[in-house]
Amino acid sequence: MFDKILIANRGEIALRVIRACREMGIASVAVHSTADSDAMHVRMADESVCIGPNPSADSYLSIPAIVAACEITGAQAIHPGYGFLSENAAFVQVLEDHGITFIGPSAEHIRMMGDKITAKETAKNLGIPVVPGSDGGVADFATAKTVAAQIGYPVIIKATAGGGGRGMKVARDESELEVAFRTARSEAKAAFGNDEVYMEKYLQRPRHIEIQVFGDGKGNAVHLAERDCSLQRRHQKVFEEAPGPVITPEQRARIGKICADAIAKLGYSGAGTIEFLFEDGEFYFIEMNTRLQVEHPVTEAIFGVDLVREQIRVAEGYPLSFTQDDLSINGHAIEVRINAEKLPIFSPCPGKITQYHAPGGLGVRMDSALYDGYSIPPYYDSLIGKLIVHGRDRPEALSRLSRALGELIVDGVDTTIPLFRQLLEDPDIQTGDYSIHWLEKWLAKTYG
Ligand code: MV4
Repeated sequence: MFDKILIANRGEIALRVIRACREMGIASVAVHSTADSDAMHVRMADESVCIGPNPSADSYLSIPAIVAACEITGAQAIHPGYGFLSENAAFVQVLEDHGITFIGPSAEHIRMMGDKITAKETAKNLGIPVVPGSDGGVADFATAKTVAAQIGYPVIIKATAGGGGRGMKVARDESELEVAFRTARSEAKAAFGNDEVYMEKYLQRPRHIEIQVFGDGKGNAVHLAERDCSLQRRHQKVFEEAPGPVITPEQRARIGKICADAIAKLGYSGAGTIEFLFEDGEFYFIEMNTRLQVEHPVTEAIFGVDLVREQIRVAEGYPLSFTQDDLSINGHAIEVRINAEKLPIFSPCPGKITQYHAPGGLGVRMDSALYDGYSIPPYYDSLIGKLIVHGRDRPEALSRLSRALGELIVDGVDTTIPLFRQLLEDPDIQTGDYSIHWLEKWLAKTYG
């Protein structure tokens, strides 16, 4: 059992973890940069340590500073949240060497999924359906041409060290292949210091469907159905829902079992997300995330489970507190991400919050580290809150979202709140008829 956990993060996710710790009787340690001395996570934790100056590279990403904070406070474990060091295998290795427990999977599993070719090959070997493509890296343009001819155009070229949409290029036919291939390679080299790329059949109008999985590290695992995160702008999710509006119970049970069995076989520990593209009734694996995700609350809402509590318990060595048979879906949940950004181009908009009022009532959850008078610093992500609503079905969740947005007040900075008021009026959003390209098209049409 842990007595004290250090949270290597900030903002709403730090609060999320502190809350789970408090309910479990575990003391919490916040870490913060100079800019975050007055941040809510510092105020809410039992203790706090300043770990460095404003840039994340010198604070939230500083492994020595975070390990030192752990040793000074006597924290036995670290919860990384999402982003920052949450998928950094070297960090997990250092913690292992210092006898500090990382609340998450092993360094080996993080490394395996961080390399997108290894991840795909592992998925394929575990019986997970993958997008047809090159088996492994494509070393030169001649090979790229051969592979493209085999799988058929259009094709997409992705960086092995990429992920989350960075370093991808599409070629619609052979005339576009050479430029796409060479650009993908040089961009991958510049962005990741690794120019290895691989190729896939390009799916033209898929949905982004991700399966939440959970393993105990001892060969037991469950799935907690899917989230549909197709509504994205420049690979940033904007609106997420669970269950997916177009996934049938049969499709869910089938892909869910495939994922849970794979995670069990890997001996994976903790929370994970297996990402798929979904088109014409078929799932195609693209990546796996080895962390708790921003959008985890929609899954918590429909299953009535506390995923952070479960992460901590598993890290303590306990078995999962539920079996697959214990898990059933109740209703529908939607999350919208509130960013301090100015429309139409979503430019970051840090500044002082003059008034903050969170919505409430049945089926409404607001995860945010805002408070009246708080100054949003310009150094970090622009996510300032997540509004999550839960209803008995999708129409009820949508009307609850509309009602909750009406109660929400964030004054002093521009936010993405008006976007959601407008989105909710669109018939495609109301019926759930959207793909990964829907939002960018809608934004172009709506804001010009
Ligand atoms: C694709 C694809 C189409 N076909 N792969 C973008 C993020 C990264 N996780 C994978 N991505 C894509 N991979 C094949 N074979 C289209 C995308 C994609 C996308 C995926 C999910 C959500 C939004 C997206 C926006 C543009 C492209």
